[in-house]
Amino acid sequence: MIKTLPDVRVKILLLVPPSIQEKSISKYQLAFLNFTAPPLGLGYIAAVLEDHGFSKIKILDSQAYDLSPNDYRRYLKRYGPDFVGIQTLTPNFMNALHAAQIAKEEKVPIVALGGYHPTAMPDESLLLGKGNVDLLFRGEAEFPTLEFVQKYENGQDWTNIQGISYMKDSPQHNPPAPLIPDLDSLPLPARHLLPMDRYKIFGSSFPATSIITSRGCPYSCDFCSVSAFYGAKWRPRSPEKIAEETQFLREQMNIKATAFVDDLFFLSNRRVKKLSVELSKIKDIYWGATTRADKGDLELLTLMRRAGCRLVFVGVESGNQVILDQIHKKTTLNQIERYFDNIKKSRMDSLASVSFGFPGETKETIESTVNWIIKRLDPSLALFTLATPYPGTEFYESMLAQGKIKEQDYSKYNLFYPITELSGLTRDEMKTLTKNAYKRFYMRPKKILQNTARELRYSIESYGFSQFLYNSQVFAKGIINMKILTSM
Ligand code: B12
Ligand code: SF4
Repeated sequence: MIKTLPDVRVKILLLVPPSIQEKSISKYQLAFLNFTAPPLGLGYIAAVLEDHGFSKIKILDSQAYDLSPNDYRRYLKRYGPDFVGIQTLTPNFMNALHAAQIAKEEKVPIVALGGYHPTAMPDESLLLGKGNVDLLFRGEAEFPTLEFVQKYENGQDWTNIQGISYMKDSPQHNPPAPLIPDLDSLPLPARHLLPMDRYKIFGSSFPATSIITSRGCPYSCDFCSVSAFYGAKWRPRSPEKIAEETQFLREQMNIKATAFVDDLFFLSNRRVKKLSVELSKIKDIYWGATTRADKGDLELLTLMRRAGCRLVFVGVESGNQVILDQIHKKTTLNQIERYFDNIKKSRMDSLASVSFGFPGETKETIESTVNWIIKRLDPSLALFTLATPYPGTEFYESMLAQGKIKEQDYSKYNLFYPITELSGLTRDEMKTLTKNAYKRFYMRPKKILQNTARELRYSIESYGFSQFLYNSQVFAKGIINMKILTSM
């Protein structure tokens, strides 16, 4: 509910920065999986600001609009914001710094960064952004941003806000801001400020969106940025609130497909069960969720299917138990096999997400993982990426300490470029083996037939006949994009 305060002056722009590269490999990957999701973090920040009376807020998702830096400059000239807040992941860090520079050239008074990269690397972010970045927000930032904007507007000192870092003579880091104790108390993300018709989930021909149902994760997989960012405490939203959001999206925004992209959607079976019951009351909604292989039995998976779940995205990581143990994934090959059997029995599609290149990986372990995926797990889709040491993770710290990080250009930290050099496996070999994995998995007559049959089944069951032609085109485009990916 927007409070009716007198119109306030601060003009706010929340930004997904434009890319300074001509094309990035992650773009190919996104095109292949046809997955583009809204920047929900910016949506939550905007919603909290709106709730507190700030009405001059825009979100510019340069990726969704495929904007160039010059397009963004023109946008700044037209809108003339007082505050630009830039979403900064590791692979778009240089884009974010460039966007900050353009903002300063266009005389924006305050420019801030927020998100995963500045949280993990606050000194570097401030030093490289010197003169262009006034402050950065570390971690969850709805309320620190609100406090900043309020103080800035009232001309008050903002340098004591918790969770921020800023430059004096050297970088200054305030203590972390407290985590939001009850996520149900947050307003829904301000999707009305986003180009909702531009987001696609696995090629769905309908308007689609992502939803976050919890934050944080009690596991501590070595490679994962999430637990380092949000902490080990898992904070769920209630099934009722999630169902309310889904219903709102279905009724008000004509959304038919949603993806639950939590750090850990699936911790409590009871919650997922209750959520499935709630979601099954909503007509004509299809969803997918990310999960670990040790969560949910056949009964629960079947219930999810009945409630509209069609795709389960499983973090498999490796088909080698020694590697799984080493990265502290805390799953076993047996659990993973049983899980994929159960997904199949429950008649849902599965996506196995695999990362090559953790310590201990060799040509043989990669090949045996691919064999195991194809012959034993037999998922509907597979995503093969390269283990990437994101700053702030255990994996990064240990690779750094061993001198194994061979690439400093953050734009290459996109999961498809080899960043580390392992003993016994060159970076070129890792690239080739990944391409081969895609070819082996997708270029099988059985897989092509299966995927086509799935499209037909979905068309009939979920979309209606009229969508079949469209879906086939999307699928064909996927195959073409995959060819581009494997030819890089
Ligand atoms: C959905 C998603 C996407 C979507 C949409 C991304 C987007 N624009 O937000 C798509 C598919 C496009 C995407 C792409 C990629 N993603 Co992604 N993605 C996610 C995912 C699963 C959910 C994001 C989300 O909605 N979070 C929920 C909201 C509420 O949280 P939030 O975004 O973090 O925002 C909060 C804070 O971060 C902060 N904040 C964030 N931005 C800003 C900006 C300002 C100004 C302020 C003040 C605060 C602030 O405040 C917000 C509210 O508290 C996360 C994992 C996760 N669970 O977070 C990975 C994640 C963010 N992605 C990641 C990666 C690596 C990628 C890709 C490289 C993958 C690839 N090769 O395709 C690309 C890179 C895209 C790019 N150009 O940089 C990593 C980032 C790691 C890192 N250190 O940077 C994550 C953490 C996954 C992981 N476990 O490693 N991704
Ligand atoms: S990979 Fe999944 S289970 Fe592991 S720490 Fe990250 S969010 Fe948690």
